[in-house]
Amino acid sequence: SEQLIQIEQHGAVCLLRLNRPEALNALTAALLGQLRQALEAAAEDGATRAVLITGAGRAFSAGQDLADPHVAPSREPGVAPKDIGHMLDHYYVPLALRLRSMPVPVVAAVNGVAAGAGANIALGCDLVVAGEGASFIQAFSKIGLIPDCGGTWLLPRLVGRAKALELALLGDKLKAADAAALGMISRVVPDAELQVTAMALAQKLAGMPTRALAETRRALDDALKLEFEPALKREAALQSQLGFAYDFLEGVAAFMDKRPPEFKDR
Ligand code: T3D
Repeated sequence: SEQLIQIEQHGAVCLLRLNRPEALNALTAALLGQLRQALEAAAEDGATRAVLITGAGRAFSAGQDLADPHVAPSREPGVAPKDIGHMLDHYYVPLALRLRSMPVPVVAAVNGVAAGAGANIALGCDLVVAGEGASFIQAFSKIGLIPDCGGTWLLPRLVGRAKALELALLGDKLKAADAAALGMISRVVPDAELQVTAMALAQKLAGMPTRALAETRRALDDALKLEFEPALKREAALQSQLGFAYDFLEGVAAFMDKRPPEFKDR
């Protein structure tokens, strides 16, 4: 079947490239299924220590494919509307959850426009690097929908309620530099340097203590739900576990021996 996600292994980095460039990598059920499968495989592959997601062609992703028969409303009179909630339940919800619970860090290299669910897939990654020509559009309001694929949760946490509402209500295009200025993404680099920079970042993460990185994401996400004291106790519980792990022993030993560490836990 058609390769809607190109998978390339670069050492310990698994590169996933959304691959429907003729439709700006608009998300069909088939593409979303392959993306989730690829993430599942990367999560299970002990040799993969970071994932990098990018788009083929001039866009990252134009979001849900609006021509997909799973979603596209019929223009015929009298035809009952479809329940597009099924698309969320079966594709976007599991995908967003999978991204957020990967045992390895996930980097997004946003190479062009990221609209709708395409934007929120990028924003759901751990580090988001964008090319100067990239942009983010919460396109949902323009077609009568609300931000999905985690948008309502992610946006206010990334940029605060006021800016989140501005982006979500107006659905205007936000340039990469403005997204970085808002703290919505990590960095912006010249377009020609995007893939190399993002891969270098993913490789750097892949050489770090993977398990501690995954627990860091978890601790931060948990802390958002907690008061200060329970958050401190959660840190203590997670830290206690990491204290028994190989990577802590190795990290301290390497520091003392003034040599590069070789981390193994995942
Ligand atoms: O439950 C559910 O499933 C609902 C879930 C919703 C999640 C969502 O993601 S909703 C939001 C969906 N996305 C959009 O509304 C964005 C629609 N696209 C655009 O606004 C523009 O295409 C862009 C701003 C992304 C890019 O503009 P531009 O001028 O660079 O390119 P273009 O000419 O508009 O698009 C190029 C082609 O891609 C074009 O096809 P053609 O004319 O060359 O044959 C265009 O139709 C196609 N395309 C772009 N976006 C989509 C798409 N085809 C299907 N679905 C798309 N989302």
